[in-house]
Amino acid sequence: MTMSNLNLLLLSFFFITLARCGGETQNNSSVSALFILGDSSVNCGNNGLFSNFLHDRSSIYPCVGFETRLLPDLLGDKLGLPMIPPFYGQNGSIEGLLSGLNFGSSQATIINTGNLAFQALNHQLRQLYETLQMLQMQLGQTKSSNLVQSSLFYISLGKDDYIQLFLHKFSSLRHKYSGGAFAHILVQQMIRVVKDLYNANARKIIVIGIGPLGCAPRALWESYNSTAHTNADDRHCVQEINELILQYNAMLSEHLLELNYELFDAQIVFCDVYQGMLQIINNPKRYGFSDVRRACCGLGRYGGMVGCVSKEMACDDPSLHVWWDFYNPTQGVNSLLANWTWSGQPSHLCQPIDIKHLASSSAEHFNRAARSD
Ligand SMILES: *[C@@H]1O[C@H](CO)[C@@H](O)[C@H](O)[C@H]1NC(C)=O
Ligand SMILES: *[C@@H]1O[C@H](CO)[C@@H](O)[C@H](O)[C@H]1NC(C)=O
Ligand SMILES: *[C@@H]1O[C@H](CO)[C@@H](O)[C@H](O)[C@H]1NC(C)=O
Ligand SMILES: *[C@@H]1O[C@H](CO)[C@@H](O)[C@H](O)[C@H]1NC(C)=O
Ligand SMILES: CC(=O)N[C@H]1CO[C@H](CO)[C@@H](O)[C@@H]1O
Repeated sequence: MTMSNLNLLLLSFFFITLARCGGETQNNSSVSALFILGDSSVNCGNNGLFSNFLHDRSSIYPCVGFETRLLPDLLGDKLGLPMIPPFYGQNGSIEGLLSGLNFGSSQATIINTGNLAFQALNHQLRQLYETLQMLQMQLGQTKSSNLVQSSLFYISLGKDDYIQLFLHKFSSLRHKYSGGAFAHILVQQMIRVVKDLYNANARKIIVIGIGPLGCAPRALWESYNSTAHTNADDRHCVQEINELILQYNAMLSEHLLELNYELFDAQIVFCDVYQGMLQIINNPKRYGFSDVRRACCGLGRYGGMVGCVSKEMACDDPSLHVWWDFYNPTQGVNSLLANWTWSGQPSHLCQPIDIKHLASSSAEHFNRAARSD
């Protein structure tokens, strides 16, 4: 090796070291792929053989005409992964699977409803199993097992269970179960799914809680619409709904953190987007928002009467709004949530560690972090 070559080598070593030790944006991500399960928080309606046909049209959030980046997409960027394709959009090649797939459907529930407009989590799980089987056949046992163990599995749903099954005017469940009993059913199901993923060799699992549904434009509209229109107008959020969600999130996070002890080499993270969104709703100016109640895209009071069914209905500047439509936040909110769940700065939304650390952490390291929490 000549002297100049050696210099070059040392120089590049120096810069690599510098980059490794460097600022905020550096990361040690060793994540191979991102597999996503969920509802409209992960998919805007482009995944499903019949999705356009069966969709209840409360919103077509917002695949049509918008460059949509939802929370898992933004986290995928931070992990350095390419765009994660939707399950039904893949072309069947093995290359298309290697960085992950999005099994989410814009309307999805944790429990089986029997309603065809809502995809059950179990259904998405079966599609994920098929995909993992395909990886195993194509790559062989060892390679596929390494891939799966170094992948992130991301689960984000539950709001449709509350909206469609529990809070719905004509729901029979509401009379049958207390809020706590209903939350318990959902949490049991979620825990079973996380265990199933673990048994399928998944080790790094992110579970996202439900956001503050009681502050969403549709909930405000329904509350306004069902009262005498007097002082309901001043409400920022419907507290009864938020309390149900808080109860569910607390129960879920507690059970997930316990699972980390039970499944000793699993790394399960719970991210509380409820707290993140409430921080924004309570301090909108700090984050550049001016409207915390009205949907950017929707008609009627709070934009909560008629959903977003065409892009012409959208407001001129979505970046001023916290809510995009009935129940979904705008991209501005998702960007903040992505930053916070990623790095824990300025808010720790994820427990026991942030996603950035999950991406690079080993099970031993994770356990130390979890136990010192
Ligand atoms: C990257 O990993 C190394 C060794 O595992 C560690 O010392 C370093 O602090 C990590 N850097 C970041 C930014 O996490
Ligand atoms: C399928 O998609 C993968 C990655 O998305 C791409 O590399 C490949 O060329 C595509 N194959 C076909 C036959 O279109
Ligand atoms: C609520 O909205 C429905 C449908 O728009 C309307 O028929 C009903 O009168 C409203 N109820 C109240 C109390 O305003
Ligand atoms: C998120 O973090 C990145 C990198 O630190 C920063 O450039 C960006 O402005 C942040 N986004 C928001 C919405 O604060
Ligand atoms: C936030 C951030 O800097 N993410 C980077 C993590 O590392 C991958 C791979 O080196 C990059 O592509 C990401 O941009």
